[in-house]
Amino acid sequence: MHSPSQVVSDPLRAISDWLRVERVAIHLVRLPLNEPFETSFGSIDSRLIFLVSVEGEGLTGWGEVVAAEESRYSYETVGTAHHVIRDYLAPAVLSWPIAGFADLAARLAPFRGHNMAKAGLELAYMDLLAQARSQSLSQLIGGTRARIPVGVSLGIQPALDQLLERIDHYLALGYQRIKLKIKPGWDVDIVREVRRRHPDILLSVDANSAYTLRDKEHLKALDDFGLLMIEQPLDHDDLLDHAKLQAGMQTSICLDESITGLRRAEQALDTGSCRIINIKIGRVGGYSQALAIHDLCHAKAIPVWCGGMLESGIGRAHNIALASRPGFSLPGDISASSSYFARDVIVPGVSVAAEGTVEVPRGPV
Ligand code: OSB
Ligand code: MG
Repeated sequence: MHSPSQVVSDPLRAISDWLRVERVAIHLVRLPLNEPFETSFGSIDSRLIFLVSVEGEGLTGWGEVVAAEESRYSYETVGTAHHVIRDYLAPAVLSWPIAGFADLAARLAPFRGHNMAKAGLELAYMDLLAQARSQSLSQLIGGTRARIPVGVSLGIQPALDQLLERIDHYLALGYQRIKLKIKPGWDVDIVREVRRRHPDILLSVDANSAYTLRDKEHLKALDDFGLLMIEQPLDHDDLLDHAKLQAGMQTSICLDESITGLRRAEQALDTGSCRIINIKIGRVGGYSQALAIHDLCHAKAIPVWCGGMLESGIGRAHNIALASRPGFSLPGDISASSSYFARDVIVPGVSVAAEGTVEVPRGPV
């Protein structure tokens, strides 16, 4: 019997290659943002990118830990992930050759929580495995799409004019969906203005837990604007209040922060807390949980999309592979590297075609 944190989803179950990991290394790289990124929980002007490499079989695989420097989006931070990987997770994978995906999952599962740290190591292992098999990451996880539709997430701006200018910029580049960060004081009035100028675009909002159920009537005003969804309006670990809000709102709620794994996704759907799920590999602890949530939602016709955490090109490459699975029916937060960073850690960075799509790499990287 697997513990809930040890789900091994279908395409990964078949992975039984032996692989000896000889070295695990952590690399921290500060990337300045083109402009500050403001959400309801604060503003940042750079990202401390946390890369994990694993060496073995004469190859090097790369993963990314998406934790931020402060515990605002999640309790995990760059500091906690460093500690957990160095002291627990790396020793667990270095101790003995790994006998396939289920073995890797079994070694990480005994350590509770710290999903972003686990995902960083798992992603590096998956990249190593893909290279050892001369496959792309997408092939390794059973991806089917050659290109994926993408949208952009726009931070809270100093004023409406700047936001409108940013929207025009990304629409001209072909992005298929615009997501606006909202917070009290930057919500209904802003959305009304954006909708007035762009009556037909796919538009969504993301509150990053800025509201409570006391704001229900205020949030219901968003129903007038034909939004694709409202992402995580209420508390990060709440399902019941979201269910109460969803019952009284036309706009679909999408959960982000609340979905920390397969079991939470099942509970969210059972309780009617949301109608859409944002899947982030880091938040759920790696590909295995991400694929299991994807499969659950696919079977129930619940739309899912791949979220982002302002990753470097390494994290983006893994997000692109994940989003190539067939159930990812909505545009992901997988914008071009250049939308946030002047320079990426991979060359060339991720680019978006004029149709608002990103190409899924076919061969090994
Ligand atoms: O809530 O989706 C979020 C960035 C950092 C932390 C949380 C979130 C975000 C984004 C940016 O919205 C998504 C992206 O990387 O494109
Ligand atoms: Mg979000």
